[in-house]
Amino acid sequence: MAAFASFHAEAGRKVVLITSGGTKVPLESRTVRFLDNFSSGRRGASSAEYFIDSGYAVIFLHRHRSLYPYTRMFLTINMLDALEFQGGGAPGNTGEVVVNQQVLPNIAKVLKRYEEVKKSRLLLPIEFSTLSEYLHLLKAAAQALSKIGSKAMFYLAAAVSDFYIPASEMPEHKIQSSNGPLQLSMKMVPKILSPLVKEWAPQAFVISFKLETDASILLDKARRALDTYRHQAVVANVLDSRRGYVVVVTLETQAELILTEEDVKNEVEIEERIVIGTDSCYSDPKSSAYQRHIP
Ligand code: 9Z3
Repeated sequence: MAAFASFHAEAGRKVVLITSGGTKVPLESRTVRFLDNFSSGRRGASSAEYFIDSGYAVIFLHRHRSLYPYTRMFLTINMLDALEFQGGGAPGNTGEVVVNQQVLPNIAKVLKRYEEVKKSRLLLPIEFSTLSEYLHLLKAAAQALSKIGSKAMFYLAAAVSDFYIPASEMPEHKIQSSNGPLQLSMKMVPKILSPLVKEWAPQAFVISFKLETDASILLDKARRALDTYRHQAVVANVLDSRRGYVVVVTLETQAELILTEEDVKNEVEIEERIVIGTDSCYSDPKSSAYQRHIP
């Protein structure tokens, strides 16, 4: 991560660390069961593409098997339905495999872009599964990125568990149902934003995400996070409407980003708006991107 960051910073590029997907919290050390959450990783994966389009190099710290930039569009398609076997009648002739572009719409365009990104080494994927892997990797990433100072951005879109069972309190073996109903006692996960902003990467531009299911407490919670951690922005969203509506909150401003029906018809994604606004806010703090106040 440090080599990736300095390579791109020396080439004059900004580097964004995107976290994406949910975290797994094991209940046993030889894990049979774990607690998980809903996050698909779509926010992180699509944002990664828009950041690359805006000239950033991206460290993509993502949950194993969550959505991935570029391939995310084809995840619901059975690969074998998209391929056609041709020829191969003669012995020793293995035939040819041809892509059916009707089954994979846009595949040529997406593949071309993916190859360009790979060639320019603009995307560094790093995987985690459990909460503790996430926490360790985020700290390592922050320390690696601190070397490029204000050229680094953090975009913390992963849905990270607030609760966990410490290793010292976890049973080694599978919890037995013969012991009756299960009662769990979980500890609070330390708030990682605090050391990230204050110690690990104090010059970086940090955007966190705040998720609620009750819209009436969302903005309060977002403001409170900004007051507590003093970072640059919080993207606030509600579970059910997260694909079409977010509020970007900074210390001085609050801006609603909304997709209209027309946008949805044109397949506009809200992440494009979040990334464009975030980038102009970062590149030019006086920019008007998030200056629209909500009455
Ligand atoms: C988010 O709020 C993301 O926008 C979503 C994206 C996880 C809702 P998907 O992955 O969904 O596209 O399906 N991420 C942060 C959620 C979070 O846990 N934030 C913490 C909190 O709200 C603060 S860091 O307390």
